[in-house]
Amino acid sequence: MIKKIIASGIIGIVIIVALAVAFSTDVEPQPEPAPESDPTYLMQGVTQLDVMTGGDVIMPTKVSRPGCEEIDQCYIPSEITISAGESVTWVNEDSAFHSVTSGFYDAPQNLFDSGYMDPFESYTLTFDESGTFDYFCTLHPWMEGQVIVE
Ligand SMILES: [Cu+2]
Repeated sequence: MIKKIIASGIIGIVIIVALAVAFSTDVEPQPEPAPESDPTYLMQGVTQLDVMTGGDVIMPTKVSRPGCEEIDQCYIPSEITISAGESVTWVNEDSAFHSVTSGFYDAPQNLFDSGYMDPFESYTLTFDESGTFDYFCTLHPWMEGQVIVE
């Protein structure tokens, strides 16, 4: 009985190794994908996949459900003031996807868009010109924030 189990285990491993070798030899090296550039958005930010906490603005937990807008805490802080040439880093500290997208849900501005940010992904954007920049989350329209550049 035990010998049978060991034998079938060994056969299983041999099959897995054989498949792995077969597939690994079939895979041809893929060319590097072209760097993403979206001409739709005028300002290009940098999205970091590294796990991090403590950005300038965070998306806290549970903001994927409505309610945070009532206390103005969908992004914390929901309003941040910087000087021209400075950057803002957002960190998604929630367990759901979120985005930082310019404009409002009903009226996107096509200035910048982080795309979907995974939990603990960060997005950094440099503001070279002064002005007031509204943004929202494409997945949760009640999430709204503002960057004021002086
Ligand atoms: Cu969101």
